[in-house]
Amino acid sequence: MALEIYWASGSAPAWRVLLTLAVKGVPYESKLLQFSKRETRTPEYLAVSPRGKVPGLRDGEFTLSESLAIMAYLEKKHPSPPLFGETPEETGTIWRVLCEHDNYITPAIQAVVRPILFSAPQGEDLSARIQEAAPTAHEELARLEAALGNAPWLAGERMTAADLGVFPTLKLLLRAAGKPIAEPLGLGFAPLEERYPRLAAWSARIEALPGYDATYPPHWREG
Ligand SMILES: N[C@@H](CCC(=O)N[C@@H](CS)C(=O)NCC(=O)O)C(=O)O
Repeated sequence: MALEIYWASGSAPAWRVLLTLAVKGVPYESKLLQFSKRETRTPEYLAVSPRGKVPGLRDGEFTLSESLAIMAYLEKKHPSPPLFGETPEETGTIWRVLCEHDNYITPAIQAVVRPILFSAPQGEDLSARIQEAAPTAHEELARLEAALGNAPWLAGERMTAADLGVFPTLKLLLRAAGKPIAEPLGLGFAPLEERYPRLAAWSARIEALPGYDATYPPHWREG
């Protein structure tokens, strides 16, 4: 039975799994779920992902949720190319970047993205909230920019799970920054190359990966 991957368009954790599959060249059956139709809340899906979150994986009898767990599972099943390092130092560095991403970078960026992308109660002016959150997100981008001054990829000389794990969150931020509510605020995230030239070049290298296009959130193509 083919590997089944449950995901949703625009979900950063789901996107990192799709990128992992693309880089490893693993075929899979795509199960695109829609939050609006509550497809992540069906008994069938809750059997895959008990918290009702995407991504989810089914491989025969085995089911798994949590994007990092899925990436680690794919690494064991399909070791080539290695994405979680080959030496203790590489592995430790990759996990350090991923942990920093999930614990610090994601909350900082979500604090900017959420008020932009998710509708506010009518009349509430979210500009102040967005502007207040921007400096912490900039601090995180500055850390990534500095890391890319030492090596072409976030964990060293090779592209790894660290890069695939961080990239979707950056794209989410850039998408939010281009929305009509955010653009006039001059948040300074886009164009990325102005303030973060290394991050922009790194992002372009990931976008050039074979198979990248198939992972791009379909509803983002519509605007
Ligand atoms: N820690 C989880 C986070 C997953 C997550 O938050 N997914 C969101 C989409 S980005 C979700 O499924 N939200 C739907 C919901 O909570 O109902 C992971 O890395 O997989």
